[in-house]
Amino acid sequence: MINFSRRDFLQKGAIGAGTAFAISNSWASIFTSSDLKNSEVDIIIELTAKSQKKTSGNEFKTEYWTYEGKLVKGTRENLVSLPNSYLGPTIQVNTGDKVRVIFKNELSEKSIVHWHGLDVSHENDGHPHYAIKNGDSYQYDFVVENRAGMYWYHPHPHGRTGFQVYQGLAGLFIVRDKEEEKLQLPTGDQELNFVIQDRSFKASGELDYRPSMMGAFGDTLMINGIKKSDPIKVKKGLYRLRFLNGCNARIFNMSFTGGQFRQIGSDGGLLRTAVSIDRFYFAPAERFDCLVDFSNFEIGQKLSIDSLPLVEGRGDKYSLLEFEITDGNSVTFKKPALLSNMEQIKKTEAQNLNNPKKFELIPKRGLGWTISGRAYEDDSYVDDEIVKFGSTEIWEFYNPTGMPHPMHIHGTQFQIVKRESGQLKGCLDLGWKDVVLVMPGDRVQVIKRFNTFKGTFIYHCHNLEHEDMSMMRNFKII
Ligand SMILES: [Cu+2]
Repeated sequence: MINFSRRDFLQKGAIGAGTAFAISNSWASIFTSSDLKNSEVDIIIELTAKSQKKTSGNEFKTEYWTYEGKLVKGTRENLVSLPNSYLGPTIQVNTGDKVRVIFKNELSEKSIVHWHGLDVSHENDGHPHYAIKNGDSYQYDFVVENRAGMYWYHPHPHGRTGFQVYQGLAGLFIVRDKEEEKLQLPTGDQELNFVIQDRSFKASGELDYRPSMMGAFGDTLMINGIKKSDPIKVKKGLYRLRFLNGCNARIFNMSFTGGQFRQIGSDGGLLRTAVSIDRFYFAPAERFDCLVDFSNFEIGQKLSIDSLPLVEGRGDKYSLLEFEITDGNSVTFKKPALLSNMEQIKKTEAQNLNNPKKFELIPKRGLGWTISGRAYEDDSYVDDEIVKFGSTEIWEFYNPTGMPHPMHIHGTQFQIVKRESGQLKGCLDLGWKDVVLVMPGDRVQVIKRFNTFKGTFIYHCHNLEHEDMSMMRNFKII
């Protein structure tokens, strides 16, 4: 066991000093990862986590925990708030932008923000170690290195992530780049983002969070932080639809009744070419980017994206999103043949090609979940969790349990090299990924480069209740 200490970090960052940006004195402590000079920063956002009453499409006001954003420097597109939604504002940036986020915690408990899918240093990654208490601030400074894609942000304090996300804390982080811009994909009102979540409410209107070994599930569908209601009106034409499964634990079995998905991207941006896909398992934290052509439908016609039972014959299908074709002129967009020059990592690049690191997704004696029998401990990692900076490794996840485990590795995006499926087939394995769904009986190998930042990061199950029950571990890049 090796320890890393919070002191190193605090000393490096100092408190307040060195951050020339003025922050109100009422904040007890300001922790900063400041690497950027003030004048270099392109975008400055203040992001405050606080309790707030919202209707979110319900007949009653519910107390949510929300991220409230304030743009201090940047353009209007950099920070777009969603009216009535409990979700945090959508942050939109370009690859190469230098971003500063000043996170303020006004919650009654500790929290920290993780930029899901972004390749940032460990101080900027929202490691649970850095959770700050009520009244404190944490300053993030990072350069956006990722490709264009749909990323997101959410809390990451150990043991409380599931609860805090369920209370409403999450938001989208959209990255754009030159490569994507050249494609002229559908944009404007023909580009739609959907965050799909489930929630339960008490009769009083308050959120009803019920964690269990299975995770926390809700009986009400929330689309972009608002209770699902009327069909979404679309015109005849080509649309780009992007989805985030923002649920704590629920996996969807996505199917487009009457329509067709043409997948163009995954967690880490565009694929090389588009792929037609009829149905797929969609796990918490995964993203799916597709083109849908509504051109050949009749005005008034309705289509539905459904979730089929995870196992055929067990349970009912239910509708996630309905679309209704309406009158009106759409803008004409093309379907590009080549989407990107996405690189495929060669297996032979891995230093441990013949000896992948093996992780078993297994329950803890008593209650809870582990990775290879090891539960999360704040400062600890074992030899297998040490990685040499600059290396490429294959990690293998094996799931001998009856429960699916969507595994998320922080840091760089990875690729799936091999999947031996159990009974359930149809996971999203294409492109750059930061979450891999490991279904019961599955053995999945992923390949990942550890060539951007040294330091301590985490990997964990993104069933948030599993994560909170310690199905999370550190890994250290040295
Ligand atoms: Cu799990």
